[in-house]
Amino acid sequence: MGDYRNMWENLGMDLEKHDLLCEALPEAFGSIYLTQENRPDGMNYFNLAVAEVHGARIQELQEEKEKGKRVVGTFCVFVPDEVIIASGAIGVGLCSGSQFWIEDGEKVLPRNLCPLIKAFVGAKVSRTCPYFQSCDMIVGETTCDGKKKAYEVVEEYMPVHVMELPQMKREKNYEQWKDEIKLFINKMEELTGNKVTVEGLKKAIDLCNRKRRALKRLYDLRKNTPSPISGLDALLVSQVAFLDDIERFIEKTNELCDELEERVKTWEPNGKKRIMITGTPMAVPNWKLHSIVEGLDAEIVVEETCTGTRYFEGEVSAEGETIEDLLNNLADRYMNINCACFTPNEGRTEDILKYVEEYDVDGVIYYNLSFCHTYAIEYKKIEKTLKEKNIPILNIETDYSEEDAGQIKTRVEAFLEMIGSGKELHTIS
Ligand code: BJ8
Repeated sequence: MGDYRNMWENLGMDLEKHDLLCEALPEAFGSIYLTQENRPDGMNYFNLAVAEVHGARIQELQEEKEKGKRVVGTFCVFVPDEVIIASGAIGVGLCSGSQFWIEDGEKVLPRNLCPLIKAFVGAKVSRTCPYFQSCDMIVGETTCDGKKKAYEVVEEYMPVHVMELPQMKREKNYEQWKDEIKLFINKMEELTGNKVTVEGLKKAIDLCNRKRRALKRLYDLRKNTPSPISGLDALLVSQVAFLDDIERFIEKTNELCDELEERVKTWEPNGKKRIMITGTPMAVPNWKLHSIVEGLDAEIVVEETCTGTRYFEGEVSAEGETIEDLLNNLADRYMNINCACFTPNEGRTEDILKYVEEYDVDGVIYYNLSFCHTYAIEYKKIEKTLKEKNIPILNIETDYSEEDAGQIKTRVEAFLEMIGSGKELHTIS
């Protein structure tokens, strides 16, 4: 990474503390990613994107800001990127997967809280995340209680706009969400001074759909046996998607897919167990579970998470002549995301069963970040359905620390042995 100290200083960052973070990331990335064998050449771009995650990409954002663009941070796949883009702003995903920020998060939040929340709040209060420091506003949402209240803390440090997400999917809830998107458009117009037009929104819809299509293409390729790309690499692509320039991301992901399409023509079976991950998101640099699973005799072929299928499944229709028409289309697509914050949330179980078939999955690992109640509670229902269909499932609840890595490895090992052995499957929570 080049010398960006002036830029970071101008962003008001705590340089000393940030140095510690910069020291840790390359080491973790090197040992987890660069030791993989047979990686596609197309991953070089994504390696670079991670290496420059606090450097070149931030510099690009600063250059855009100098031209008058606004940068807006988000934490949930319910916040419609289309609106941010149509208002002429740039969106960045701020969810954090680093243990580094937990300690600072715990200074202002209770300890018994989801690590994702503690980490993003810690990133802000410690002034060590250049994305946060680049943001003119962040957009929260009322998904889970922890996040909802955490935005009140972040509000002490920077402007925050919170979208009220309904938690049922009745007719009136679609209307409510449509109204929230309308308010969000007003907010973005106020922030940027730009009008969101039908034409602009249609263009933004098209851009986001093309990004979804590129990710879907990547995931479709993982349906091959064996998958032409590791779960670790596919996860990295998804994580970069939240931060990168969208046009460039689409181009690089499609280039990678071109290469993978060639690979599958000659790829030999490897006998590895095919695993699905379902549950809570894995924000960069959370590679913990993937590196454990793929360090064993298994490959992760799909993630039913918000850093996986929930991010790209379902396109927004660009049909319609008015903002009202497009708002309906946005509400329809976004309300179809099956997050555990909804009740009931049968659609998620249906998605999991569908992916088990489509990706030819041998076993499912339910990934739950500690203290995430909605996903933890939903586990039982999903376990029951999967067991009725003889689909092996393992429940892993964990945080960002490495303390339990050995224990998780032992449990995953036992799970993989059990898959296909005919033994009764049980869950160790
Ligand atoms: S749509 S999964 S990104 S809310 S922060 S709910 S892990 S306790 S991230 Fe999420 Fe939107 Fe839903 Fe997806 Fe649990 Fe933690 Fe809350 Fe979390």
